[in-house]
Formats: sequence, C-alpha cells, structure tokens
Amino acid sequence: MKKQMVTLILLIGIIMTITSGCSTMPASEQTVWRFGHEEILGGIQDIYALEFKRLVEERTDGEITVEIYRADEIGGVMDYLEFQQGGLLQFSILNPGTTSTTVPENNVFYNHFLLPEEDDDIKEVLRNSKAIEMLNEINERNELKVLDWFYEGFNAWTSNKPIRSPKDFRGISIRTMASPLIVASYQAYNANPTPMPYMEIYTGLQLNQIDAQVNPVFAIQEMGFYEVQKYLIQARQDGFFAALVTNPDFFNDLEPEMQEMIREIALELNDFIFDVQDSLNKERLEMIREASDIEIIELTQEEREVFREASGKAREVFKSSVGEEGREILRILEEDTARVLEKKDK
Ligand code: 6CS
Repeated sequence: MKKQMVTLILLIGIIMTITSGCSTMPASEQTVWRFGHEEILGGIQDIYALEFKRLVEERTDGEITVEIYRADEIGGVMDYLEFQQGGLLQFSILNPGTTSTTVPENNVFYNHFLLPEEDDDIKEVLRNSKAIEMLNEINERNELKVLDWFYEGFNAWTSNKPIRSPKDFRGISIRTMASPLIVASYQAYNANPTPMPYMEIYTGLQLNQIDAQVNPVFAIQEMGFYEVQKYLIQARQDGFFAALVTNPDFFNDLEPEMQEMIREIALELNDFIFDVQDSLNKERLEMIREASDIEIIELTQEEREVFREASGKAREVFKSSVGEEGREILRILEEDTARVLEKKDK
C-alpha cells in the first residue's frame, strides 16, 4: 500500500513538472491545476470544488483545466495535507480537523460555544476579524496559503442513545476527527472520543465499534450514518469550518492577474457556499426524516447551557496547546463574536 502510494506521488510529481500551473508557460499550452478535497461526490466541498473548476475554466477560456480529487481517491486526508504542502496539489479544501496536526491554532474554530450560531453573523466574524489574518499568517509559515475560510453547517451528533446532558455521554464511544481539541471537547462531556477515518465511520457504527459520531447534517445524510443510528441531536455547540488552501510558492509564481482572478473567485465562492450549505443542510434533514425513523432531538437553551459550562475545560486545553499568538486569536474571536451579537441586539 505504502509502495503504491509512493509510486503515485512520484507519478503525480512527474505529471506536475510537465503540466503544472507555472506562469512562464506559453498561453497556448494546457495547464492542469489539481484540486483535492475531503468529501464524497455531492458533499459541500465537492460542490465548492466544481464551482471553482467552472469559474477558473470559464475565466481562462479553458487554458486552465481543474482536476478534482475527492476523499480517498489518491490518498487519505492526511496525504492531501502533505500533497498540498509539497505542491503536488495546487489547491485543496482542508478542515482544521486535518490541518491542526500541523497548525494547532486552526482548531480555534472547533472551540465549542465560541462563534455565533447564525450564518450571517458567522460570515461577518470570518470576513472582518483580525484573528483570521493572524491565523492565515501562521498557516503560510507552514506552507499553507489560506485563500478563504468557509462554513459547512453546525455539527450534529448521532447516537444510539438520546443525549440531552453531559451525563448521557458517559460510556459513549463517539467517533471524532483526530484533533486533540475535538477529543478534549468530548472528554469534557464524559464521552470516550474515538478518532477514526471519515470513510470508516459507517462500518464502525454498523459493527458497534463506536456508538456515536459528530458531523454536519448534509454529511450524516450522504454518508448514510442516519441508517445505523437511533438519534440525531442538535446542540449547536460548534460548526464545521474548512479552508480553501493553495501552495504559497505556486501562488507567488503566478502572474498578478492570475492571483487576482483566484482571489476574486474565492470571495465569490464564500457567498455561494454559505447559501449552498444553508439549503443543503435543511434539504438533507428533510431527506433523513422521510427516509428513516431516526428521532431528531433539538436541545433547549437550558440543556445547551449545561454543555456550555462543561466545555470550559476544553477551552483551557486549546489555550495550552497553542502559544501566545494562538491565545490572542482566540481572544479576538471571542471579542468579535460578542461585538457582532451586541450590534444585532441593538
Ligand atoms: O468527519 C470527517 O472526518 C469529515 N467530515 C466532513 C463533513 N468533511 C470532511 C471530514 O474529513
């Protein structure tokens, strides 16, 4: 397996050397940009990638072609992170659950009860916060140039038991992404967090290797998790965030007009994908309701408060896993969220 992967990497490397998007290439030659993401056909990241492809190909009159690689097509998500840092992929969508192994500060998004809950408020914080600028600088120092952060919906829990309080999590093995903060967050609720790859969750639930998992509603539907779970619980404790990432060397070598085109596309896609996630998550919740007997539980404000209190422990874990810069990013996001919510109340 390892050998096949190395061969594949080498193969991609050779193809890349011949065809990659370098700015010195004559305009008449075909350029291929490789775009990796973490989801399956029809997922939010896939819809994003397809729209990115459409816009790039349209605006370059087909001189640039974008090839999309979905989850597990040429490696696991951690391979995609390496391919991105090494320049084997020109673009990718990576979420903090993947990149926080390299940039722990990215986990800031997965602090429970930190960011606003409404889409427009989240958008405002993401677009205007100095914290995002600081976070992007840290990513760039790690060979990840973030062109945009976007949102895929709030993370819901599915489980074989109803969960209304941290007490109910006792003894429950919940599959999470392999991020120390996410693990700490569910430990703070008394659960047994069990990291495993995205593509193995369904079987894990089916074989009772795990009792629960956490993901946005659209993913629960398209990955079929609702088929093997009894409850879908909406606590709105955090959202699923992801970044459009490029390789800094690749990007810096592009001509300024090309850089500008990509920046514009990223900005347009932010609005596009916020709307897509909103309608897709609503639509897929209805599909789940129609296709199964899963019980959907929406926590009350009082029930959420108990989780908010319990999440304090994990916030401390985040603070101790990052340096001064990371703590400042968290502080600014807390402040910006409070400001956006206050403005709304007036
Ligand atoms: O839970 C996961 O691992 C995955 N969830 C989503 C919605 N996207 C990609 C990620 O790898």
